[in-house]
Amino acid sequence: MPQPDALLMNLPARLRQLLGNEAVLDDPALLAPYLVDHRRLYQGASPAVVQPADTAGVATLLAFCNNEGIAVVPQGGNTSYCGGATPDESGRQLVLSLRRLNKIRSVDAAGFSMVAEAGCLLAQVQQTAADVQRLFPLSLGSEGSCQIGGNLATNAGGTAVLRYGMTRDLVLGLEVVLADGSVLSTLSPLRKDNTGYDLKGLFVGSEGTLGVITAACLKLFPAPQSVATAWISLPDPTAALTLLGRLRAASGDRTSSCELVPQVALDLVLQHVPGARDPGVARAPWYLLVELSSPADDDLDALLTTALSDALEAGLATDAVLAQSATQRAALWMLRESVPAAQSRAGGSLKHDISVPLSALPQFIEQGSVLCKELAPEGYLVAYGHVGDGNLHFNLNQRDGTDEADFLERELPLKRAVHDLVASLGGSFSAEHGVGRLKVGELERYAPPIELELMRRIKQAFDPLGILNPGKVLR
Ligand code: FAD
Ligand code: 2HG
Ligand code: ZN
Repeated sequence: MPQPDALLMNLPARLRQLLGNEAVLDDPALLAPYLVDHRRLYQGASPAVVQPADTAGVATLLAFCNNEGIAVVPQGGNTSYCGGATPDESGRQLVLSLRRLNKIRSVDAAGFSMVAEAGCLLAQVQQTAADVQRLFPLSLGSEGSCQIGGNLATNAGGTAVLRYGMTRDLVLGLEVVLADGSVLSTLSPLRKDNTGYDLKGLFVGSEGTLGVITAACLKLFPAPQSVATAWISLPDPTAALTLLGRLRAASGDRTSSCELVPQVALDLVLQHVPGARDPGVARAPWYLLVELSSPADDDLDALLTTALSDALEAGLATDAVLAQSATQRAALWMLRESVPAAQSRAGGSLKHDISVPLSALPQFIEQGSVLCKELAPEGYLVAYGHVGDGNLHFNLNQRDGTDEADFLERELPLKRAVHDLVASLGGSFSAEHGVGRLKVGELERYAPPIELELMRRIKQAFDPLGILNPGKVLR
């Protein structure tokens, strides 16, 4: 085997020979955006970004890298939050961009399925489904830039999990290139297949550490014909959960989204996001954005109006507005989806992507708020998110006039206290953003030893030489 440095020097040229000119970027200016993560927590280095045109190209690359002992970091839209798609600082890891595998291979409207390549943008998958009167329900603020392969690799959540589940629940089959370049293809649209272990399930949420997803057979649903959306003022999170329970029962489980937004988050959006307009309801400590949808021509506005007037009478809500048009609906959603952007424009932030059982959520918010005040006095809490799934983005922003370095120094003690509280309530320190590089230590701390041991054995079985995204998920 050649010396690693000689190998690295000649690497771009050898990769060009293998995969063609267009598949290899090594100009530093072109590499730059692939070497830093979305949150700018990590700045990596790499000899090249490789962007094969098809599955065969990915297989050729991995077989080569496995032989030569070269690490590969798969990257989709590079929107993830835990540094999973960024190479380390050594300059020895290749980035494998799935960007050019961007074809929809087939759509079967009658069979409610679609085969999409990993590099298709999520928005492209959604639009392709809509074009044949079907719904692909995964919905995230980053849908215009994240890829379906990245969604699968992180098992992304988003705003429709309440009704349709996580990405894991939306996949029928996968095509995956394994570390040695062999291709596992289970792209069949079968909904029932109990023949042995669920291998494809292992790759969902594995963050590029077990194989490279090159295509997926996805589940489609009937397209909604009626939709009703409301922005609701609330006294507290307990009222939000009671109201959600009533809505789910009253709507026959046609409640598809239930997002909690505190006043402080709405203020940040109105201040920092051009085009954001106040929803026009009475000010309140908390708001709920709820959406009902149905594939039939139902009068969901009437249903929601009745449920909301009952809630007003019961003191569960203090005001509400219903979207009267698609434009108003989009404006309400824009307020919710813009919270991450508003938070980052407002200065330094600390983030916790936690989930607890629904019944423990009010207790978590109460005790967690006290911890934030005690352990990060330079910050203020901006806790929002997918409350219907028990998942909150329990984030903090830096107060005006405080020192950013002082604030960011609070990260470790605060994280420990928040995650310990989450664990004591039977929750998770990463509800939907994964582990990546950022939360490897948290996984080691909170996962039961038997789970960690099984994960290590699985990693060893799928990637014995450790070339796939080393240092992510597992150390
Ligand atoms: P990347 O960031 O490129 O990669 C993520 C991980 O997957 C890395 O470990 C990478 O190595 C691996 N990977 C990527 N592609 C492949 C592949 N083809 N095969 C194997 N491994 C691969 N996330 C949520 O869950 N819910 C949300 O509501 C949500 N909202 C967001 C809103 C905004 C504004 C932003 C910026 C992000 C949000 N995210 C959310 C996080 C992010 O968008 C999702 O995690 C998304 O699924 C990542 O997809 P990506 O293509 O950008 O993946
Ligand atoms: C969301 O739900 C995303 O908006 C991002 O998951 C959360 O920025 C965050 O913490
Ligand atoms: Zn989220």
